[in-house]
Amino acid sequence: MNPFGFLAEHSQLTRRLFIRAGVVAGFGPWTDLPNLEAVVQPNQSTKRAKNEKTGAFPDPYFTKQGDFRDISRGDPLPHTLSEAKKREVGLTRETWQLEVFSDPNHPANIHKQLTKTENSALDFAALLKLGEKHSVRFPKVMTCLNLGCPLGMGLWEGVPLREIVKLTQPKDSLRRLFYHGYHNNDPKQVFRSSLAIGRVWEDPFDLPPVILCYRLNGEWLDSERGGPVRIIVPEDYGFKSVKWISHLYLTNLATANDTYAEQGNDVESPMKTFSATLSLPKEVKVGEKIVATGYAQVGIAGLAKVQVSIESNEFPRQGDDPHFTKAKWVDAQLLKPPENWSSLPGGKIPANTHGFDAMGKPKSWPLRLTNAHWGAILPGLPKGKYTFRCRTIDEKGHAQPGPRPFRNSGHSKIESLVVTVKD
Ligand SMILES: Nc1nc2c(c(=O)[nH]1)N[C@H]1C(S)=C(S)[C@@H](COP(=O)(O)O)O[C@H]1N2
Ligand SMILES: [Mo]
Repeated sequence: MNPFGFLAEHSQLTRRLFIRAGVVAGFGPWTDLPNLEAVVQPNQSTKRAKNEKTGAFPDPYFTKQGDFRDISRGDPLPHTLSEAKKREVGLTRETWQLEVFSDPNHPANIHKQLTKTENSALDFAALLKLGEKHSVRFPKVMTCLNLGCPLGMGLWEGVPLREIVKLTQPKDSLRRLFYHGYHNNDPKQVFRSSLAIGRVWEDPFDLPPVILCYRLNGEWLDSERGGPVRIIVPEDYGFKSVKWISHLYLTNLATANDTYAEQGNDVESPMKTFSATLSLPKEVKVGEKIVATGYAQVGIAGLAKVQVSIESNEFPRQGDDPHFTKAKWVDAQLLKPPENWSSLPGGKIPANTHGFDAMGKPKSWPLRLTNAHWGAILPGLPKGKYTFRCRTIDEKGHAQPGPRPFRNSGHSKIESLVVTVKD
């Protein structure tokens, strides 16, 4: 795990903004902020630093598996077990098995369970076999409901979960799926999550399916990321995407039993749209341009724009305005798609990737359920202290932290950062 991985990726993506900020002279006042893409596009390829060894241009849009931040529970953490122990408990591709039961307390009416005792559990080879016909892949940012920082951007690949449910030949009385992964065979350590069966059968709007995932960015899903197999729920926060998946229960209960529900969270809230600043100088000189960059999580509501504001601390804020709606907000610039996806095998988006066309170009931008990167060049300011903020406006026109302002439905607080302008 590399806690600074995301920052390094982001600064590679936005580097050209910094480079240009130094050489583009004479920006006007706020309302005249130049179109940054227009400014940075010419000669962009010569401005971007090549990887000295490979000669490739950096593409930090997708996160290398080893650079994801890790939210894992368990003592010991399942991914730290020895290879021998992993083989013994089914945490390798050769030994993994998924059992599927009807919930004994609220049984769903199914024709057949997939169990180890009956020798009918699903193994990795059978999962790959299903993948030959049904596999899908889609980009998604892994993000924790309670955190303001993404854990990593992935291109996730696997088999729609409904294909496994179909193997049980369900008849009726099926309303929900409960699932959990390997947790040292200790009931107290189990991390549980659940989904309405309707979401598993059908993909609303243009969403990809819920999958049993075994590949990330073109590689086998590694042990720390939940390999050999984890659940990935495209539109939801990380807690629905259970790692080291080992058990599914088909239930007639209609309510969630997620571990996250016990911790005060809204467990039916899909990913929100919000922005955060990743780079802003603490101090600048009088008149010096200020370059701010950051990222925006493109939640279920999409992303229309990122805006920034800067207010002098000399004048206290007036009135009751907790979400800074009366601040003067100016549009920041969203970065365009990378030209080369060098963190993927062959530098290309593979064929049949959700959200991309046959040429591997994104069908829309920024892509929903991913991270967008933004930058803004602010004009120079007089001496003093200022508060910088950023916010998103989603495709429905809601300003952050709307339309779901409460933290237990997902982090969306507006950041406030202080900049000092000195002689
Ligand atoms: N088995 C298991 N799966 C889990 C967790 C866990 O503790 N155990 N944590 C969840 C939470 S809260 C998050 S945010 C994501 C994080 O995914 P990552 O560790 O791959 O970044 O994993 C989810 N899946
Ligand atoms: Mo999480």
